[in-house]
Amino acid sequence: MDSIKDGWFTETCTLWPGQAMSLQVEEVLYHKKSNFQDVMVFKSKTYGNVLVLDGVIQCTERDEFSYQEMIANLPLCCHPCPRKVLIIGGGDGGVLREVVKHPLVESVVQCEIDEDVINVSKKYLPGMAKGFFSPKLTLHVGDGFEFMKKNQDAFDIIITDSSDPVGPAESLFKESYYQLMKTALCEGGILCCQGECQWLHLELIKEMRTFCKTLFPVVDYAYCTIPTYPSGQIGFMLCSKNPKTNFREPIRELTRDEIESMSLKYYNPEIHRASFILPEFARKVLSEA
Ligand code: SPD
Repeated sequence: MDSIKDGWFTETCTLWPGQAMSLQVEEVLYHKKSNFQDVMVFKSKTYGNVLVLDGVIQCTERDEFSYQEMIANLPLCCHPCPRKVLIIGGGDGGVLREVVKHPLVESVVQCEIDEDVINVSKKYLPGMAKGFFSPKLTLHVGDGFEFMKKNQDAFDIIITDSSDPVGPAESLFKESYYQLMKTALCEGGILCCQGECQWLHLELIKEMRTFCKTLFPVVDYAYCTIPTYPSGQIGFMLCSKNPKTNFREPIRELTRDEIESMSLKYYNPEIHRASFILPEFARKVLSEA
């Protein structure tokens, strides 16, 4: 196993040249090639079980909540009535776990192409995969593009929880994909997608923001911190078909009691607002988009 040496897993990728993240390994629990990618789960020394796809960390039991709570609640708390939700990707189930907690969500369709990831997560990441047992869920194993072509004007919220734009997920960062999401959204619908890292991919984010603005009246970019993603943070591209949407001000302000009962550990209304405040180097570049 190339990525594990002397008891340490090291994540390298052409998308973050010259840097790497290492985690100490206690035991490899699963490692096989699926029809789509290399799938590995290992038990780490200090971050719990870790899901790795094609050599890149997708989630660890210790810090996954920040990304999953944010990508779910940023759009959900900005829509007046988020009844029908579509999740593309997200095979570990963590985003689904967060979406089904939302009191106004009535139904969720999840479209994940790789069934092996779902099965592996049910076995080794049960805290994330518990969303798969929700009665609100209809699970569709297949290609998100094909699914959306057949389901237009159908969802209040679309969340794309993808891996990085190399290999199978590359097309999910392109204009044609955003165009397709636009047609799958109902009037006033909102989307939120994995938006990479401002320390590493600012030009890609700028390019995406530029084409998003040609498609949607409201576009914004937020981020969260997460130790095991490259450079310790990851962003979210948010677009709304409703010109009145202000992503920076949640329509539904979760109370302390709701935060407690939803067992949220990262998301709250204050972090929602703060997540749109970018450091000057990123603000400047993205304001030109
Ligand atoms: N650099 C890795 C980005 C992965 C984002 N998706 C993770 C899936 C977690 N549900």
